[in-house]
Amino acid sequence: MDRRKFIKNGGLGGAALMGGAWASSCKDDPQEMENKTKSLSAPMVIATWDVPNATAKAYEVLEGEGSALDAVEQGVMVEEADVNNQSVGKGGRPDRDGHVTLDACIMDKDSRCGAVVYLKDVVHAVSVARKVMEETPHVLLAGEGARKFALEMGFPEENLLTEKSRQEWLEWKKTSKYEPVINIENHDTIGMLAIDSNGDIAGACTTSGMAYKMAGRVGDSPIIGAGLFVDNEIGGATATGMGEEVVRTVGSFLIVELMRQGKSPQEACEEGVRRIIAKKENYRDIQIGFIAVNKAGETGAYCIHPGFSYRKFSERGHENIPAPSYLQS
Ligand code: SD4
Repeated sequence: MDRRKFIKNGGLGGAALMGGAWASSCKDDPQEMENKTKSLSAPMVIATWDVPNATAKAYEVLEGEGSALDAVEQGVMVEEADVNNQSVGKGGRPDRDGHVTLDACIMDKDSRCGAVVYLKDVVHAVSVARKVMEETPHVLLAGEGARKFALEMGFPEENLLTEKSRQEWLEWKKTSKYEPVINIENHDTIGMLAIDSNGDIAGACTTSGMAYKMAGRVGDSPIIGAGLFVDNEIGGATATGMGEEVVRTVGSFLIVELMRQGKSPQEACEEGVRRIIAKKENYRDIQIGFIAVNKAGETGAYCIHPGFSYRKFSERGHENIPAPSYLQS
């Protein structure tokens, strides 16, 4: 069978060869790998939702020859500091008891990772996650321990509950209805993936979680493999939406593994969403969005309901790209 037919019959596109077979074909030869990665479309960055300020910041870091790790950290910090983004960092919507609690993680080119869950009183959860990765022998710190560690590391202590989020919470308490509002409640949890000019990949994900969640609830965003996964030989993926479903399918890890097996980022994201749908009878009641990038700099995104998009900044420009969806309306 000639190569073209093989690719067609096997359902493999060029991306598949680049992202999967390509990576494994040259992984035994580091020099070959390095030459190839340098010629790819790096640097570039993508992030869940339409977050131009965050991707612009990350791209600025990448253009200055900064690492993908620095880019994703500084990129998502923009959203953490933005009080108008009520899904992340300061100004995030609180849990049902009125406490803002943050979840975040970060993962680098060497598969090092760090995370915090149920973090109170510190705006930049992603930076605390990075400190966990760099300054401790651990991957994940939770709650009071995470907070104590952050303060010891010199992070300022701040009240994260803004008056706007407090007023909305008081309003919510009148009915205490606990249901996700598709593309509204979830909007703007930020997952970001970047490739730097060395061709190295890193990712970060940060959120205040589902609005009015039970105290102590943690979603997918800080869970390595669920809300975020990076394998520098293959690519990265990150998620937004109803975290419980992403955890159940280990969504981001699944997508990277599918790319390793030869799927394009787009095909892999579609399969990730389909897995969730297959296990969830009332999938129409929830939104899930995945984005992914492979080592060749190709990207993909998919979601259940229309309305999810992702931001991409590369040498080709800065665009907001609507993700195709499983349901059409
Ligand atoms: C969570 N996945 O805590 C997060 C929520 C989210 O956009 O993505 N919001 O389940």
